[in-house]
Amino acid sequence: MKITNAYVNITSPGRNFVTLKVETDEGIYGLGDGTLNGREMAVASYLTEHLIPSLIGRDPFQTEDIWQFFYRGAYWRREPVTMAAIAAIDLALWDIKGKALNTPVYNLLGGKSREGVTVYCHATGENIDAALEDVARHKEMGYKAIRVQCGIPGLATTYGITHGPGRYEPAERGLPSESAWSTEMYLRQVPKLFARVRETFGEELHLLHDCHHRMTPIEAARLGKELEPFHLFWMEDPVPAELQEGFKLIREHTTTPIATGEVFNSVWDAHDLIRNQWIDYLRMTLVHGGGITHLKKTADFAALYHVRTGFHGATDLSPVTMAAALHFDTAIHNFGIQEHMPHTDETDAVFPHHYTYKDGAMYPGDAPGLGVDLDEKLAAKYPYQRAYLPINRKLDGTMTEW
Ligand code: CS2
Ligand code: MG
Repeated sequence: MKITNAYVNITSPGRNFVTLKVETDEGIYGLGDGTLNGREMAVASYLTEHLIPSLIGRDPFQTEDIWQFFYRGAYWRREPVTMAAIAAIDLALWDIKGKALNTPVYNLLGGKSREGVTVYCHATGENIDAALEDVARHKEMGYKAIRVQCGIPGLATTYGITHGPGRYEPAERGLPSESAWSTEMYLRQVPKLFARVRETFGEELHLLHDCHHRMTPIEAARLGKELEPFHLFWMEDPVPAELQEGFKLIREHTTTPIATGEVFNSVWDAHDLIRNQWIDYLRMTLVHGGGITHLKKTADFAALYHVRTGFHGATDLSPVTMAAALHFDTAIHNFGIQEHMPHTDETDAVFPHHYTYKDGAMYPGDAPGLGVDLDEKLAAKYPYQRAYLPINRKLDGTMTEW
């Protein structure tokens, strides 16, 4: 089999997605996701200008060699744009391989280790009472694991919180907006939130919280300690993770489990975190971490150190990544949990798929390959629109993490 053609599709059914379609001489095609929130056009151009020309003519079954060719061949290794572009190719090739062998991708990764993939959803509210109502609503929907975030008194907006009716979408159209942030106010509010959640819903529900990289290690250590009585499933992204030793300090002070890595793009970003057992869950997912080929090796390495996966699954991970993640989660041994932030109906219509949700779990389906398609005619109705994540400044105007 030979790759005869490949091209990038950019569509914005509510938010932007970059999809790669790879075609072969046997009529089988594969889809890969290359979406990088707020930097979509950079990945599209990297693919079109630099990778696709070298992809044509290759054997799509050679997933390992093609991965190494694009990773090593660039000389300039790693970083998100490169790794998302390589991931797009890698996912498309695994999709082709599954279709050609007439089997779902999970069978190419070891077969089923579990039937359903436990997922967590997002409950949010502008205040604690509203967040509790949203937890109750998601519990009704069958979720057994819920991430809880709420507004911070004194701050006009808080990242990750739905404002008004309609779905929450992290990226905002137009140029990036700026909002105010105060770690002191945040640290006062979060323990109160989880005390109320446990008081209302009891011990059984898995509770998660995303700190969005906004603390220093010692502040995160304090939060982790104060949350210990509420037995969180995890505290996510407590600090910016460029400084991996920062997690050592947090770890020395708290038994609250820690998840990080949604912004990572290679095993090297998590190398110290894993081998020193400073984290419990790795969030680097397929599209940002070089695809199935690289994530399989990373997950196997993490397994040696009791680190489980907890893949990022926000709406900027397209249905192609979601499908691939569910195959991966179904197969690997050290799966922990999968984030599930449902896409809009418009997005689901552009990407018809076989994966399903039921009672707190998701299932990849049994279609050959990844089991997801792209309706290119419908996609064409939603042209790219510039959109970015908001930027935070502390109350004194200093820049801080988003
Ligand atoms: C969040 C995301 O889902 C999460 O854990 O951190 O909203 C994240 O900020 C966006 O996906 C960034 O693109
Ligand atoms: Mg997060």
